Amino acid sequence: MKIRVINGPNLNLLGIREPEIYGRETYAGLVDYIHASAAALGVQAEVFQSNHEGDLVDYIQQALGAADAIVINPAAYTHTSVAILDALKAVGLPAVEVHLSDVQAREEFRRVSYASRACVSVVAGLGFEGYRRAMEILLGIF
Ligand code: CA2
Repeated sequence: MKIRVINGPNLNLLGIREPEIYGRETYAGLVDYIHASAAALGVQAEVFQSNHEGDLVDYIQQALGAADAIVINPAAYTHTSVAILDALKAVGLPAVEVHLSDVQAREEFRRVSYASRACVSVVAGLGFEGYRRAMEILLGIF
């Protein structure tokens, strides 16, 4: 099983600021964690990060025929992007939305998610572990 793990804007800055919300580990640490979890679960993970909405849309579109499922943390685009929602709907692959923080317990604008309308599940507030949980959920579908 091949999973595209997609991370949105500013996640490349992990570990640099706001450690009280996002932890002290870096983005490179997150990528290592995802690969280690994928290997333990027997799945192949392809990890991608971009700060640009169109690049995220392109990468979602290109998942068709190249991957079986999607794990996505759209970061701030979660709360604004109909384009990412439409791309997820267009490819129709099973997708799980992940957030490091508990978005429901933060500012009101973070409680809105467009992407989640195209996702089978949302995992939030578990830090890095949320990515592993998302892969487990997708494995349960197949
Ligand atoms: O909790 C999450 O994973 C988020 O998707 C992270 C986004 C935020 O906009 C979402 O509401 C929830 C932010 C990405 C990381 O932003 C950083 C900002 C400063 C330093 C490090 C990371």
